[in-house]
Amino acid sequence: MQVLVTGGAGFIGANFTLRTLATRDDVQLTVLDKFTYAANPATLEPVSARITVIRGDIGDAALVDRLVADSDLVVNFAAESHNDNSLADPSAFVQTNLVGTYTLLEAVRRHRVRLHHISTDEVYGDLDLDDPARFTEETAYNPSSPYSSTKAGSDLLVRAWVRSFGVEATISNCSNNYGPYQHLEKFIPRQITNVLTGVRPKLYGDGLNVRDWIHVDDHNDAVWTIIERGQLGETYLIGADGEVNNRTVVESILVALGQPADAFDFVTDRAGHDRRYAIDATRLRDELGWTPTYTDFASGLAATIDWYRDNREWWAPHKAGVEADYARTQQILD
Ligand code: NAD
Ligand code: TDX
Repeated sequence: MQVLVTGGAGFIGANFTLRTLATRDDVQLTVLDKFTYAANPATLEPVSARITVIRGDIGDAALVDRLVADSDLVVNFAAESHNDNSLADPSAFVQTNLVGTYTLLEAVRRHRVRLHHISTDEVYGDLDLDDPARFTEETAYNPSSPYSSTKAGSDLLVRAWVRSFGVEATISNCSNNYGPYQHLEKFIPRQITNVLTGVRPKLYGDGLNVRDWIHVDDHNDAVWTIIERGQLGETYLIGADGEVNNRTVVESILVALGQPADAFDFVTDRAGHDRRYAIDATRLRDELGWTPTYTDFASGLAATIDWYRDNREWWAPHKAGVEADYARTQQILD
C-alpha cells in the first residue's frame, strides 16, 4: 500500500511514520511536509533511506495532484497546530488548515483515493471543570480559537466532500498528545526542557485548566484502527481517559526532575483559554475494538521526561528561540 503522510515531519505525523515503519512491512510511505518552523528534520533523518520525503505545501494543487495520483491512502496530519500562534497571526491557519485541506480533498476526489483526516477535540469548544459531560461524536461544534475554528472548518469540508461527492474519508478528533519529538512550544515539552535548562515552568492563568492526555503512540494506533476498520464517512473520537490539570502536570515534572513542586511561575493567561477538554471514546473502543496501551499518565509522562533528558541534541538548538518568542508576549505574574 502506498501511503501519503502529509505533515509527516511534525510531532504526530513523524511518530506515525516511525511507528508504521517499525510495525508494518506492507506499506510504502511518502511524507509531504512544508517543513515550517514546527518540523524538525532530525526526526526522520534516521529513516530517510526507507521513505520518500517531499518538501512542499498541501495547498500546492499541482504537487498534491501528482502525489495523490500515486497513492492508495492519504493521512492528513499537516496543519498549523499551536493555539498561541493562531492568536498572534491567524493567516497561516486559514491557509493551511482550510485551503490546504480543500486542496487535498479535490485531489482525492479526482483520483478516488481514500483519505483519513486528523483533527482535534478542540472543535467542540470547552467544558466546565465540574461538568460531568465529555465530548462524543454527537457533541455540537463550538470552537474558540483561530486554530480550533480552522480545524473545525476542515472537518466540515471533509464531511461535505463525503456527502456531496462520495469521497471515501474518515475523520478522527483526538485529545492532547504527549510523547517524543513534540515541539518545544507545546506545554509538556516546554516545561520539561525549562526544568532541564534551569528555567522555571510557566503556567497560564490559575493553572487549573484540564487537558485529556493521550500518548502519541496510542493516538497513532487508533488512526490505523480507523483506517482499517472504520466506517467510511464517519467520525471517531480518540482519547484515553487522561484528564489532568496543568498545575498537576507541572508539579509532576518538577518532582520527577528533583525540584520543589512549587518552583514554577504563573504567567499571563491565553486569550479565550479553553477550560477543560474531555473525550468519551466509547465508540472507538466498542465498535472498533481499540484500547490504549498507556493507561497510566504518570508513567507515560516519566518516559517522555526520560526521552527529553536523553535527546538534548534534538531540542537544545531550538530552546532559546522558543523562549524568546514567549517572553515577548507573556509576563510573569506576582
Ligand atoms: P505539528 O505542528 O508538530 O506538525 C505539523 C506539521 O505539518 C509540521 O511538520 C509542518 O511542517 C507541517 N505543515 C504545516 N503546514 C503545512 C503545509 N501547508 N503543507 C505541508 N505541511 C505543512 O503538529 P502536530 O501536533 O503533530 O499535529 C498534527 C495534526 O494533529 C494536526 O492536524 C493537529 O491539528 C492534530 N492534533 C494535534 C494534537 C496535539 O495534541 N498535538 C491533538 C489532536 C489533533
Ligand atoms: O507554557 C505554557 N503554559 C501553560 O499553562 C503552555 C505552552 C501551555 N499552557 C497551558 C495551555 C493549555 O491549557 O497548557 C495547556 C496545553 O497547552 P498546549 O500545549 O498549547 O495545547 P492546547 O492548546 O491544549 O492544544 C493542543 O492539544 C490539542 C495542541 O497544541 C493542538 O494542536 C491540539 O489540537
